[in-house]
Amino acid sequence: MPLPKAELHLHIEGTLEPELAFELAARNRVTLPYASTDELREAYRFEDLQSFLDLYYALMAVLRTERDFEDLADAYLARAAAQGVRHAEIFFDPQAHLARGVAMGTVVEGLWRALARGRADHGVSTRLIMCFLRDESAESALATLELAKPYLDRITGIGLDSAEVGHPPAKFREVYEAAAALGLRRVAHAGEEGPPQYITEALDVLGVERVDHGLRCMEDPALVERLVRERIPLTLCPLSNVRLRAVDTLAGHPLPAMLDAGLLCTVNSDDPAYFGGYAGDNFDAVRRELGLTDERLRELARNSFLASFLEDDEEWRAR
Ligand code: ES4
Ligand code: ZN
Repeated sequence: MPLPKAELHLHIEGTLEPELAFELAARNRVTLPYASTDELREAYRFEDLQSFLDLYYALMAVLRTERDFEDLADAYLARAAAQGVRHAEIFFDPQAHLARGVAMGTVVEGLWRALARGRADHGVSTRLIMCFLRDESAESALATLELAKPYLDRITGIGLDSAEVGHPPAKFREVYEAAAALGLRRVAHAGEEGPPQYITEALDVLGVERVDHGLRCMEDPALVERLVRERIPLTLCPLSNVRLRAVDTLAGHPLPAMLDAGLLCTVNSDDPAYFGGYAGDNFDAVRRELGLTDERLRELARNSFLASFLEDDEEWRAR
C-alpha cells in the first residue's frame, strides 16, 4: 500500500499523457506536429524550464471543450489515487486557454465535473488553484482574476507560474492584494530557476502561505532560518528538478539537507506526464536515490497534509 499523501504542486495541464493528447487531437480535429505517441515522448528532453514550457503550451492545443478538461482531470485523479494521493490541490493556467479562445467557464466547469466526483470515484478530495502566467503582464493577471469572479466558489487560491527569471513576484503585488481581499489563499512558484530574493519577495510582497519549489533558498542561510521559523511549506518536485536541470542528478538533490535544516518540505510531481512520474513515483525515487528512511518518508507525507488547505476538521487532515 502506498503511503497516503496530499499532492500540493500539480499542474493539471502537465498531466496530459501522450495517449490522451492524441485521443483529444482526433476528437477535436487538431493536428499535432508528431506522428505518434513515441515520437512525442522523444521530444521530452528538456534543457531548462523554458524548453519544457514551449512543449507544454503547444500540446494544450488539444484541450478545447468542457469534456476535454473533465477527461484530463479524471485521468489524473485515477493515477494519483493509485499512488496513494488522498487530497490534491490542483493548479490550472487559464491564460494559456483564454489565449486560444477557450473560455474560463469551459476550463473551470470541465475540471469541476471531474473534481466534484473525486471523492466518490477515486477517494481523492481536491482544491483548485488558479495560476497567473508571470511572463504575461500584471494587467492580464488582473483581467483573469476578474473573469474568475463567477467561479470563486470553486477556486480556493491563486498561484504564479511559467518563466520565472526576469519576472519577479513584486510585478503581481496588485493582483495578489485583490485576491486576498476576495478571500483567496495565496501561493507562488519561487526559487525554482529564480534567485532566493524571489522567495523573500513572494513572502513579503505577495503574502504567500506556501512556496512552490523554493529550492534555491538553500543559497541563503538567513532565508532558510526564516522559512523554518515561520513554518513556511515548500512544495518540492524532485523528478521535475532533474528533468529541468535545476539539479544535476537526483542523488545530488538537496532534499535531505533541507529536511535536516528543519524546513517543512513536501514532495510533489509538478507535471507528471512530462517528468517521469506521479506523486508516488517521486516518493519512490527519493527513497531510492537519496536513501531516505521510512521515518523521513512518513514525515514528508505528514507534511503534505499539514501544508494543505484542508480545514482542521476534514478527514485526511487528522491523519
Ligand atoms: C511549470 Cl515546472 C513549472 N515551473 C513553472 N511553471 C510551470 N507551469 C507548468 N509547469
Ligand atoms: Zn510547478
